[in-house]
Amino acid sequence: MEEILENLNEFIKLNSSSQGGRRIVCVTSGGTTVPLEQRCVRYIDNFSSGNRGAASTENFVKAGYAVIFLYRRGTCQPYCRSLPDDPFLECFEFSDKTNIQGSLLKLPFSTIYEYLQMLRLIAEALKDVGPCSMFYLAAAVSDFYVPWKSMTEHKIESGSGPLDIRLAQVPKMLSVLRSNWAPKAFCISFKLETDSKILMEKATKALRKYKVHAVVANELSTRKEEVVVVSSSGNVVVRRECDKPESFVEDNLIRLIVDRHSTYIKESHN
Ligand code: 9Z3
Repeated sequence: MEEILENLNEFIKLNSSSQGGRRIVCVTSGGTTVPLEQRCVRYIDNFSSGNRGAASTENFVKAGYAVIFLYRRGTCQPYCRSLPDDPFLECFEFSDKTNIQGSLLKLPFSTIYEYLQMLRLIAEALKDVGPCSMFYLAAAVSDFYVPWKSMTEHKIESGSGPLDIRLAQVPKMLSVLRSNWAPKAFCISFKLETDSKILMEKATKALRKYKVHAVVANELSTRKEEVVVVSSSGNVVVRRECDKPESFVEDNLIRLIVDRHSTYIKESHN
């Protein structure tokens, strides 16, 4: 943790003092796991390939942002999205010319515990960056978990018939992030549903409940084609440009989010 915090603070210091204060975004990506045993052998997982987070990160870097990429170990990485998942690729380093290294800090997580702890650390470290900081929360975060204290230490025995597990609700950290950890940061959350009939209602409810600046609503089966950005100024449908094979929905999405962030920064200075 100490080492992570040191790297984090150095990254933020470097970027917030360069070019008259660069904007910094924390992109979360991939799904969190819920361990069933303290000495974990089994866990419940949340679906997310990490594609959204990785593609969004590339677009944020292109737009001049410094990115803290908080990602699930083993999921899709920026600039490697179309390459096979091969640890050999990690042996390559960015050349200085690309200048990407100073713009991207990658921090991994696996469990819901690690994710929440890291998010808090990042939010508190970004507090002084104020309105120039952003949270773009694309990670698929578990809604239910086994609290550490009620978790068995050792591997659950398999010989005693069917298994009953009671899962508690994960405390909604989004409200705490907005009100305590980083109240001045621009905050974008995501809402994922598989039933399109309830998606917009749920997203609108989340916007009000968590007081985020926008909620990106997406349906599982169409998430790569279109999303809807829900905010107090109305709903905007963002689509991938179908006639361009190399186009991704994140290209247009990040353009819109960056625009909204610029307006937010201007308004906070008035
Ligand atoms: C999303 O909705 C992301 O867009 C996806 C991206 C996970 C669908 P992939 O990683 O997919 O490209 O395969 N993320 C947020 C999902 C989520 O857990 N949202 C919570 C909710 O819907 C709120 S934090 O309740």
